[in-house]
Amino acid sequence: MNTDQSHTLFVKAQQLIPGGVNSPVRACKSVGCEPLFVKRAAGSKIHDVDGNEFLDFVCSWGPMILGHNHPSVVEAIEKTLRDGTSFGANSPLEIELAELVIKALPSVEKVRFVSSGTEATMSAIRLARGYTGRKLVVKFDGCYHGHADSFLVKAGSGVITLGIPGSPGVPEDIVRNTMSIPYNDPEILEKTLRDKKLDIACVIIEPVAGNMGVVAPQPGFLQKLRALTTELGIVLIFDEVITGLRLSLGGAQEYYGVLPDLTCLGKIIGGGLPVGAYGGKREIMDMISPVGPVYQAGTLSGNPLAMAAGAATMRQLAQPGFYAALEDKASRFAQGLNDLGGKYLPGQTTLNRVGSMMTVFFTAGPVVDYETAMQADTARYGQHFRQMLAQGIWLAPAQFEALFISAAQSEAELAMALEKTECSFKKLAG
Ligand code: KE4
Repeated sequence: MNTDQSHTLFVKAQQLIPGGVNSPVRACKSVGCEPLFVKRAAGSKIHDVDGNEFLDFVCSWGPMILGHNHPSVVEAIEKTLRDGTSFGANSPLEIELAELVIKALPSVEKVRFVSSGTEATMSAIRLARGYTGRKLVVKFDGCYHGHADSFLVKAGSGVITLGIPGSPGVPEDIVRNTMSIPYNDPEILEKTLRDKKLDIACVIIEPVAGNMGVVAPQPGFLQKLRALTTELGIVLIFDEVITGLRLSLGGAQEYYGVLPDLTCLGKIIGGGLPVGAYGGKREIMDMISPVGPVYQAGTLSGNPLAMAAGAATMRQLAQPGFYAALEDKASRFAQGLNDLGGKYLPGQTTLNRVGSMMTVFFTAGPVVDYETAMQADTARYGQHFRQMLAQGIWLAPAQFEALFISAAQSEAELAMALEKTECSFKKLAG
């Protein structure tokens, strides 16, 4: 596979942009190769600058659930574009997307749009702190909520990680108010919340984790979290930046029937354009400026192009049978991966799937939290990634991410991807 132009561009990009990338994971450091530069994408395919074509399972880290350049999304953006790109003022499009979001997410009564998932989650915890008057934020090892200081605590360094900065530049007195506890451990959860209840503003969780690889909540875990936070007056925040509109139109909260107090959204809600959102109970949301005292703002919040792309996307997702069809494709593809793992790498892979998001971990498993996810053989994942890329399959360039099924991948393409997975697993088996 010729990647000369990508290489030339990467050399130049590294002189202009740190690491040559605008987001670290794209640098492909953990999979031992240089990143490719994309020229265009359409449907299920990505085309790089050297003319190579790839079947896309990254879907821009989740947003492209319809596939790239869905005609209805393109049409909505083109139509809106003619009337301007940014007003810094209200537009009817904000109401249009807000109505669709509130109709879709069972717990959301009011919503505020921002421009990224990080903005959504950082605003949601500020709101929870303002609403409760408390300081502590509880998160879970292996869950990622964007790069705001409060979330960058060292994960998994102990049973309960007391605010140890996870990155230089994050002051200790910021993360001192963040506790990180193991995912899927109801005993530690209950002990932590009861011990610290008077100081805890909120608990924030990925209801299905996607950032340690896909890790599902154990049966009853979300229900226990909801019951405890309700009893103790703690704000429960679902970070549905990945799961929102992914697992169902109502996200994980509809999928599992557990309603949080606040929900954070991103990715799919923008249809490929920069949109984040946070929403929830009217009583809490009305604490946000200009109604309430908790400040949050954004120049491009509610951007008309992004609103139009998000609304067009949600209309497609609301079509009868959309999620059933996605589930059918995803379950059969996952079964195929499982069968190949069992045949060529017995006892060396474990597959976690919820809906159309899944991860093949190169470890025996089960993978139920950060600690067990970290057992995965990342070097082996890197070899698999490179072998699949060479065969025209675009996987996440990191073991601890998700593989996404989209509406655009055809049965024939998924069958071909399984054949190429078989080739790769055979090589890994040696
Ligand atoms: P953004 O600020 O990247 O839009 O969203 C942050 C975020 C918040 N919450 C969850 C559950 C997320 O997964 C993310 C971002 N996800 C990563 C990949 N899993 C984005 C990819 C990247 O960082 O380049």
